[in-house]
Amino acid sequence: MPKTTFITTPIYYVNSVPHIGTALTTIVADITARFFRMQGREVFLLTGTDENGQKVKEAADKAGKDPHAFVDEISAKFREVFPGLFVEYDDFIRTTEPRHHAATQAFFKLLQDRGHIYAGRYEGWYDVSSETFFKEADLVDGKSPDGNEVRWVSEENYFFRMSTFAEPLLAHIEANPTFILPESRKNEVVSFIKQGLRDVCISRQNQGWGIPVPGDDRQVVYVWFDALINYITALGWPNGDWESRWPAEVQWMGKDILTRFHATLWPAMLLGAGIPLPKTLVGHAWLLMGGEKISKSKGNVVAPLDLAAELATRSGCSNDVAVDAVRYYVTVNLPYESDTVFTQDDFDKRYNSDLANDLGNALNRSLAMSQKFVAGIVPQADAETEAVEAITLAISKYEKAFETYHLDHAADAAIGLIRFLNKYIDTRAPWALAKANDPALNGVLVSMLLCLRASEGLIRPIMPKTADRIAKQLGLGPLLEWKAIGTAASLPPGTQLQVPQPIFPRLELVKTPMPPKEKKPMPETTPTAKPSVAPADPASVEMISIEDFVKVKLKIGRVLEAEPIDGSDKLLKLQVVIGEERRQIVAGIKANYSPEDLIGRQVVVCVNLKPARLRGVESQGMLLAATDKEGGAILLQPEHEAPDGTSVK
Ligand code: ME8
Repeated sequence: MPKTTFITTPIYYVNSVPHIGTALTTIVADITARFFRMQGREVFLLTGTDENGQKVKEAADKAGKDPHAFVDEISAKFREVFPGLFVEYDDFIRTTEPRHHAATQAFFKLLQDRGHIYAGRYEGWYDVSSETFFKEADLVDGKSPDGNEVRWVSEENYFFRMSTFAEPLLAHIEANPTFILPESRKNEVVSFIKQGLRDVCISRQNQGWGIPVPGDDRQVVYVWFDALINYITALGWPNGDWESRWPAEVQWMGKDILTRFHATLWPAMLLGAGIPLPKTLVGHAWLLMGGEKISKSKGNVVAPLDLAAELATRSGCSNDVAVDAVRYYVTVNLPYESDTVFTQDDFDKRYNSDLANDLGNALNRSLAMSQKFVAGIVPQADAETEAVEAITLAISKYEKAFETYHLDHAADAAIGLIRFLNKYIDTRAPWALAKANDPALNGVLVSMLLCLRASEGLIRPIMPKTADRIAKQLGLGPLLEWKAIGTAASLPPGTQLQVPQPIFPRLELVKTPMPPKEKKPMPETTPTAKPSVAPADPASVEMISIEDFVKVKLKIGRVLEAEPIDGSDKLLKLQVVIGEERRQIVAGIKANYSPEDLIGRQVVVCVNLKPARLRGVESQGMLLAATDKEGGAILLQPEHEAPDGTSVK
């Protein structure tokens, strides 16, 4: 096993600036690196840009720029965007660098010397968009299988004897069940190899762009052959101590470049050179937008830093928290096996539900109650078994998810612990324990704070800046060691907690209109004149005194959970947090609100109405709402966020 854990991303074509799709792979690779670092491993994370292709040269020509200046400019954008997304890479490789030219030529020469390369004539099709050779039989309606334009090529070139590696490759895949992940993708690779691997053309005529074939300047090395070598160029191959980092622990990529390149050509090249194969290749699916893969040529690009900046502006959260929210979104929505769809609406809802609501509430409530009941000082007490077990379970789910790099499941495990914490607070009701002077109070508060501290550790690889902020509010340094998560030592008694500072202000979502109800026929005569507004007539309504009015206690609450009630087409059952207490409220609003629209929303609650049973379900309060023309509810809401539990007068 190499001394250093080596993690790679694909190297990106510089014909297009970074977008949310390329950011996704780089972010998950960075999360992997951060997770392993927390586990105490020495890690080396590599990313970079792929600059020698024909498509890059053509993009430069189209932009009317010198190709060198063009690649410098776009590669610089990647080096600007990735750190902006808190990606901490250890090396950024560019395939136009001299170190890469030297390594590629050495590799070519090595395979030539070992008899794996021969000269021949290539006649077939070439797809510049994916830089792939296709045979006539591969085409679909005259285009590449991905629907790209193809060009006819007839050239004297060099070939790599890939066909001779089919059997050893199948044997390797069989013997190493986690060599290719996910499982479904592995099956695709196996059937691709079983159809028969063809020798690959590995050079093109030299048009003045690319890496010359050693000993034959008329040819340049085929861009995929050179690009794959980047992974070892960066380690100094063939010189120095490259073996202290190779084989790679995990190579991340999208499914588009797994089967034909990383899972066949790349391992065959390594086998030919006598170099060990990487431990794991993960080929995740795509993030789609408008039903299509996000790509510059399709014009549906979302720039990740713009997405973060807009979130910061719209919600009022800080920029670093907004970047963390983007990291969280792509992780929890990681298209591991199947494609997932990006929509702004989904992004906003995730922010509100998981971060503003679940994480924000857990943090605020835990700290506020500790301030109120124990003067903001971590008490000396053991955490309750229930909380310790929830933490242990979350850690083990997270670690298990990492065994197959199912990072969406790891994110679920982290947010699951936060959801547990909110439920735990509701059921253990520290405010009631405090009122009754119950000695269990300190253990409950320690349990809450320990869950928070453990959540900080679990989210740290995904949301490093948010984790720092949570640690700070806990009055502690960052929790950097994986094995410290959940330990009593990670939360020393006597620690002075800070007054809670909201990290994730809620986004006000534009409500998706409910489907229109059946329209009632308009009255025959519609008044055309402005309706006149009559002066108030005190006799027309029954008047009450201010003393009567103040008897009605109204407060701001927040909906935590909402679900329909069996057998009722009008009622929803809500769990509403009102300051430090939680109430179950049954509301007749089902026709106008779906449960998902309500979660996290602030509402005005009458808190001193006698409990009633509706359809057998107890209701401990009433929501205030206006009534529309059809008798439907229009919920009242504070004009902007108010602290939960605030009185309404
Ligand atoms: O293929 N969803 O570079 P590339 C998810 N230079 N991931 C996406 C994505 C999307 N919509 N769009 C892009 C190349 N990606 C070669 C690689 S490696 C030796 C050479 C990610 O700029 C995904 O990881 O086209 C995909 O494989 C990669 O970007 C393709 O980047």
